[in-house]
Amino acid sequence: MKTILTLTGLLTAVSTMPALAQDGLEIIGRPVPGGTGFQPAATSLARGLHSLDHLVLVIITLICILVVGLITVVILRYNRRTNPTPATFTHNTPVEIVWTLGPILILVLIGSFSLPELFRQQEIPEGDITIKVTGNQWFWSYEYVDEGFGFDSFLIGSGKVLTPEVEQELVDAGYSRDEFLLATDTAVVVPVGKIVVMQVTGSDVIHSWTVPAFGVKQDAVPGRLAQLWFEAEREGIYFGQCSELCGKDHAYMPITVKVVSQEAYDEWLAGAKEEYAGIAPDYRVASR
Ligand SMILES: [Cu+2]
Repeated sequence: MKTILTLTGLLTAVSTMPALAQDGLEIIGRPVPGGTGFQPAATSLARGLHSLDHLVLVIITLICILVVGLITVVILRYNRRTNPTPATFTHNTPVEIVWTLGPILILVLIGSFSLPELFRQQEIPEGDITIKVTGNQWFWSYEYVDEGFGFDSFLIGSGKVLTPEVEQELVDAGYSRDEFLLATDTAVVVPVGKIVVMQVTGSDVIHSWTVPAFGVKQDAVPGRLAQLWFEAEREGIYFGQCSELCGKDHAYMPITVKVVSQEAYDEWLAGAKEEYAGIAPDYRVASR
């Protein structure tokens, strides 16, 4: 009797397992409690952003030290007690040249690093995979435009409260209670090392599709089709959240991206085509 019960339990567990290729994937891109830095970079775009941030941090720190130093000198040397008869001149050409040229050179230096980074993000390469993502109040819809299927992606735990049932749902989907408000019922699945082009739009109000570990963020504007691209370098699970205030449930439309091996992707694709076939056929005319 006990064996039958165990077997039944096992069968139930197997049958409720999500049909996605996420088994054994490490959760890499996620916010951590008390975290103040960036999430680990999973694309060259994210690495570029981190370098740029570090460079600007060094520059602004030096500027702050210089300004605080100058103020301190002025306070100590030119107060009423130590300098009872202040100078009355109003112009000093060399100083004016320095404080005009200095900031210009600093901005040119920052620009010479930031503009190439911006162009790298905005010049969309030929994609291996194209996915259209539509922001809705309050969930994301994905369409694999070359494959002829699409699906919606909802927060796990639509009641927005972490009840034991929701925790069980998370565990069943391969997550834990820590991923509450980040994990979604379906995920964007992409192969590692391939260029993914996301076409981003909105169906009602402006949303924003963001995955911090990829260094990507794009407003999803109704009536407009914007693009972003990324090439994930490491297999794993990456989370993002809508980043444009879009209504009362803005905080409850997270993004889950699973980066898997090419074999796992092919396997998932075959299953997904079958599972989601016919759900979103409108765009099939555009498929190659
Ligand atoms: Cu939003």
